[in-house]
Amino acid sequence: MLRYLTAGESHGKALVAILEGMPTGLKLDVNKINAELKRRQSGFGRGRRMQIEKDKAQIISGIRKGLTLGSPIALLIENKDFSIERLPKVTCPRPGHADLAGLLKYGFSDARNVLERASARETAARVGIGAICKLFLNEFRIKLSSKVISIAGETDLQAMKEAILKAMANKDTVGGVFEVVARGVPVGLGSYVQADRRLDGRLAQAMLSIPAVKAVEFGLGFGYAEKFGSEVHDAIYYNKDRGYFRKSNNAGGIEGGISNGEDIVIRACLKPISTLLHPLDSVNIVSKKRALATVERSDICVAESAGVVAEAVSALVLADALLEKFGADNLLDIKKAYQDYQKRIR
Ligand code: EPS
Repeated sequence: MLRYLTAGESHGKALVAILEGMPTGLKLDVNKINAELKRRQSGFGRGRRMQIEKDKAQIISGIRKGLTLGSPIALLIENKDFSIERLPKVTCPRPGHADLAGLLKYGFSDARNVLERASARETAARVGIGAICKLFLNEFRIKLSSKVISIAGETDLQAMKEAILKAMANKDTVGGVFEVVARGVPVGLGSYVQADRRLDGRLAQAMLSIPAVKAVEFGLGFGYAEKFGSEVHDAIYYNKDRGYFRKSNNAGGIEGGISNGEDIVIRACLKPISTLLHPLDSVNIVSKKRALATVERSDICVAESAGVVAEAVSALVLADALLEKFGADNLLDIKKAYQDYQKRIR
């Protein structure tokens, strides 16, 4: 079983992640992790914080001489903006953010205590351990990528940029749709035998755990609702070189909660970032009087970065599912089981 926890506040000392269940013998290069952290920080529409931070991971445990030991891998990413103790109170919760529900749930009188952990800054930690999972998946020629599909309904690159610039000029924010594709995933990850083992269910949970994601679809997704079965199901073919294959992939690589060997294609919708420079109406939680929501430094659009985060959380799920299917502990044993299985299903 692969499992992880993260810790850290947005303006705390550091972000930490512990990943347990990686097998022994995986080559870990910190530069590969840092390259993913850098990708997460870039993208058109990110805020000033991203110019302050230069996210770099330190590998605290779990490796020796560049190879994983099978013991928990701890990563640490320092926050340059470590200012949590001096930041002001937040008493006018931002609509769309965790502020109000968090305040009420935990009994705080300062939404700072909520937003510091609810912040998407936490995703840096997950991108760090997701990068390790990507290295593991690469050993099986499984590759993940992501791209932005639309911003404010625009699909053309220039129009998407203009929508972000317009939001910026209007002191507004904007959401969008991004896509993650996993190529080279073998048939047979996940299972229909129990609800919590369905691969699409597990990936959907991972997608929805990314802050601001409000909807997820696989393959044709909502498009299925408009068609007849004969138009959308992916007919099955076989030839000696390829084994079983499909000419279409409306299923997005998953049938019956199991990967079917085609690319796994996931799309997710991001709501516009909820911190607005032109704030919406809110209520001061001390006076209970009408007030404008608190303004915090934030981003305008995070669609590109969210794609990078989505690759990471998908890699965590796929690595877990692969370990379940082919065994744990030692990378060579797992590769052997993987090759034997590939032979059998031909
Ligand atoms: C950050 C994501 C956003 C940023 C944050 C860093 O988090 P949130 O979900 O709270 O809007 O705004 O940076 C700040 C809070 C700041 O000080 O600018 C990230 O992805 O690292």
